[in-house]
Amino acid sequence: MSADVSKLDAYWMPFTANRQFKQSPRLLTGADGMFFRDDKGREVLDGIAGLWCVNAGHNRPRIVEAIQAQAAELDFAPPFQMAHPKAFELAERLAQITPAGLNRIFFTNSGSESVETALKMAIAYHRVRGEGSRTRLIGRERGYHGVGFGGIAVGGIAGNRKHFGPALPGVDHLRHPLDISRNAFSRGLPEHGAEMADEFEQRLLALHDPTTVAALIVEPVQGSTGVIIPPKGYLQKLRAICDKHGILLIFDEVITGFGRLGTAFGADYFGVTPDMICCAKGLTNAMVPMGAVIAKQAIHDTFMDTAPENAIEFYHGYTYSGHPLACAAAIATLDVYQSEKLFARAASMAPAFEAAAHSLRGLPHVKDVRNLGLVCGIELEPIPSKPTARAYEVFERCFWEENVLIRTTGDIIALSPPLIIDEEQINRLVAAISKILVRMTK
Ligand code: PXG
Ligand code: PLP
Repeated sequence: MSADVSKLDAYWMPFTANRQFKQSPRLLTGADGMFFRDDKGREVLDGIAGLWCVNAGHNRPRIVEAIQAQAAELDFAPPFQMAHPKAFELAERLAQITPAGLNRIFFTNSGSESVETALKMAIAYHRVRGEGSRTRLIGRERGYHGVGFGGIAVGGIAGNRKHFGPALPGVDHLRHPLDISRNAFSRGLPEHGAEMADEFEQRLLALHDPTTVAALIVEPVQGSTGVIIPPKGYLQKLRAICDKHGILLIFDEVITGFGRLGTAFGADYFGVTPDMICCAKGLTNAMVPMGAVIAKQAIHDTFMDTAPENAIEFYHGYTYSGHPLACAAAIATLDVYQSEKLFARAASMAPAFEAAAHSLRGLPHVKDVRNLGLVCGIELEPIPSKPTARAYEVFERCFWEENVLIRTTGDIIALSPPLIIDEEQINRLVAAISKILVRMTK
């Protein structure tokens, strides 16, 4: 059925091939648990937790009720020089599940805003404690840190940068640690490549002088650019180099936060404690937009201890920081995660997920499979001279022919299902991809 194009014109869709989409729209109209419903009444298995965010599954009644009750009680409270109780309650609750020492929480409305906030906090932190020379920021190739100017500057995705000018000055990048030649079909952490962290000190800090660097920002697992899992020992090395040179380490856990790796945060999985965590997505199970920066208490206290009495300590914030609906949704989401032990559930489902994902090895066009917790990347051989076309075809055919939603980036398929997925659904998800790959002729 072709869509009524006159009604589709006004909406300029984000990160979408608008003209292609509007030829054959994929419209979701309802959801429950592991499934979406589309406008044709089909049930579609959600293999990507919406967009890596609906970690507890869709339309959870406890969260729905919390939002409804909140909307009826207090719609909005200004967050500057005013507050409402649930913002404090949520911050306390969140601080109970964060890594030790990270217990001061600044609310935002998205992952992008969390990144901008953390980068500004890092630079300002050094300045207020008398090291105003530390203004450089280091990111990584193929890093995704949202779409603000700070985020695209430290991010390492050419397509997200090239149209938008120079963004921030004073930014440099590490290489990404994906090395299929040595680590193809790795299960869990790849064996080879920890030494790739050494270039941070040997190349970048040697070039820029460590005393000019404010922070290094990395995703513990790079999600958006195709699931790049850090080699054993790699993140530990980055932590050690940051410590040696007084550089803040920021983990962007917008995807890895809230159970994706089978622990509350990626920091817990890796046993590496950053100075700040950026999060969003799973914080509210995506029911209301919300993000947060979780900072070490010592960073927060430095702002408090150095600002003049009765002065604002950090000149930053959003109209909707700690919005009442978002706080209510987040508190209820943490309740669901805790009462259903969903992070542990993700860990317990990870072996079945790994086995299913690696069953694709040997199928036509499959170049690599890599996984950790409940996330995996399936890298395909591109169709010659048509990069991205093969994975896009798998995405479309999974949706229309198999009633399964997956996500692709380049020629890589990413799976990141809600943490409530069961073994049968895991098998159905992977079988859908397998069937399409086998049916592909070229
Ligand atoms: N940091 C990381 C690590 C992310 O994954 C953001 C920041 C930005 O969050 P917001 O809420 O501003 O979108 C993200 C978001 C994909 C995809 O295709 C991934 C994200 C967003 C959209 C698409 O995999 N991650
Ligand atoms: N632009 C204008 C003109 C504003 O008045 C404001 C906030 O008052 C903003 C942008 C920032 O909006 P937000 O706080 O929702 O990020």
